[in-house]
Amino acid sequence: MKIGITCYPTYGGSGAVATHLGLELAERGHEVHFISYDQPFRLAHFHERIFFHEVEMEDYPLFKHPPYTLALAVALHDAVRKHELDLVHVHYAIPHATSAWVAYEMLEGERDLKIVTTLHGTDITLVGLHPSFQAITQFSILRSHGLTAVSDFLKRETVRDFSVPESRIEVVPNFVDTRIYRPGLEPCHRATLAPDGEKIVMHISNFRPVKRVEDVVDIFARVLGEIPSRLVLVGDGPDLPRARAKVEELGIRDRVVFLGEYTPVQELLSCSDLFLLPSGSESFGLAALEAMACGSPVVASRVGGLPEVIIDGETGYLCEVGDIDEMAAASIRILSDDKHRKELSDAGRAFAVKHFSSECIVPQYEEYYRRILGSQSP
Ligand code: GMT
Repeated sequence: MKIGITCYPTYGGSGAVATHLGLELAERGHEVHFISYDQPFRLAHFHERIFFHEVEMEDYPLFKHPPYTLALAVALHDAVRKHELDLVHVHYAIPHATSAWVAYEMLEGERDLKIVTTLHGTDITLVGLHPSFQAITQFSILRSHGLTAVSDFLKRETVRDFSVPESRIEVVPNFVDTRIYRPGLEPCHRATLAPDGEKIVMHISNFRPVKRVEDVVDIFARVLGEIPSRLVLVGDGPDLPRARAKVEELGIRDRVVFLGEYTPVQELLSCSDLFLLPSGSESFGLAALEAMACGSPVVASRVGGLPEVIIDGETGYLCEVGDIDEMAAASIRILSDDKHRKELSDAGRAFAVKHFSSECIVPQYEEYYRRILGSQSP
């Protein structure tokens, strides 16, 4: 198949999943064209059968907000025509599903293009619900030939809030390349991150308010009271200054490592003893899956799609959103008992391999594409 993929190229789960999917599809012999305003952050190397098309934007003094949606539609239309694409798969509905629909209309039947939209999270649960986006999001996703959601939770939310018939949405969970994301990667950075042999507690995110990064610091401070440990914070975003301020306020600056944006996160996760994800909302929680694949137990919120990824008491612990005490207690339980930590770690790795590896999920996308390519327009 010849497949176009559009995603946000910046740090974030939807871009990461879209990029890994493109890489896997190319490995399986498909031709993959990424169409976005920048090269996706996890597409670092040259790969056979992978192409990147940058969306060109003309700046003009009249534009307070340059119309990227239109420029993307034109880039998609061009790529489809020039490279004879069969299908365009857009990740995150806003504005990608709308641009894809415009590109489709511009073809005026010249090609029988199919559009698949994958719903990732806040495109449905937050941004998409805003009155300025709700109607266009609903319109555009209903115009896509195929619709997937990354969890049962997100499917339910979409059916409820966007009146999309249940039968129109296929749940295809996120996945991880368990050959790359695995425990015990060499060289091990443990001695650098925790030079005195402390336990390593980790959090990786885009530091947006939904991630509740101050909770991460609060939980860690309680852990530190009981267990010699270090907190490794990876990523950047609007709430990074709040995390820094919290670290200062609690006087634990020498126990916290801020690494900023770092792409090969598997190198870090494979030496993590505990991963914290106390988010206020999470449709899936790709970072938690990546941590589990690398053998790190996870303490997270019991919210959204996280219970589909983390099995409470088996691969980590789930606690109520904002319950710092419960999350700290669960963390201490894990870090103070190496045997229990190892059981959780092994179970998490096994669960990730069994249910969320590329081998399980990528064929589901291929099968879905084939189904959509053989279907009539909605
Ligand atoms: O929806 C977002 O907030 C952005 C998106 C992203 O691009 O990182 O995150 C969502 O998609 C990820 C990949 O499918 C999921 O793992 C995240 O749980 C989801 N974020 C939220 O639901 C807050």
